[in-house]
Amino acid sequence: MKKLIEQLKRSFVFVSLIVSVFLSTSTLAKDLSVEHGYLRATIPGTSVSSAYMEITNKTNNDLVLIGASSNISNRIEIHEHIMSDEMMRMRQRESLMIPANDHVVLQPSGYHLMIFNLNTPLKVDDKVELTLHFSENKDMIITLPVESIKRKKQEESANHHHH
Ligand SMILES: [Cu+2]
Repeated sequence: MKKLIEQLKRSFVFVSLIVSVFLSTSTLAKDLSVEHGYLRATIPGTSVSSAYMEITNKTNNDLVLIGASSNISNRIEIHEHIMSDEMMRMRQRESLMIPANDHVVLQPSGYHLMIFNLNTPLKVDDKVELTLHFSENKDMIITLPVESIKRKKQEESANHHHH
């Protein structure tokens, strides 16, 4: 009898865990959208990349990005670029707030997710799954394509000529 109760307890904990994970991810998909996301192809001889995207918060509450994880790397950090001593530098951030009913753009020379210790180099047109971690144990899983830096830079300079 004692054993049975123990088993029941365990399975109940297991079921409620599944339910809570399911609820938090489905809630976030409704609350948040991620657009224009991509990762940079790895430069030969290095094992780093970075991820860029536009995160939109469709809720009336601020949401706080606190990190990201993926099976391509054991170390992903939130970074920003800052000017110091007239030099562009990267700095790690603990978190990144996505204000209510607003969006934040992660882009070259701005906020980005820095990916260290890549298991394998990222090639153009690879697809990478990332899990974005938000405060209050909320996760959002996204899949982003890998793009070449060159192509992106050309697009950007081409865009600038139109302004
Ligand atoms: Cu960085």
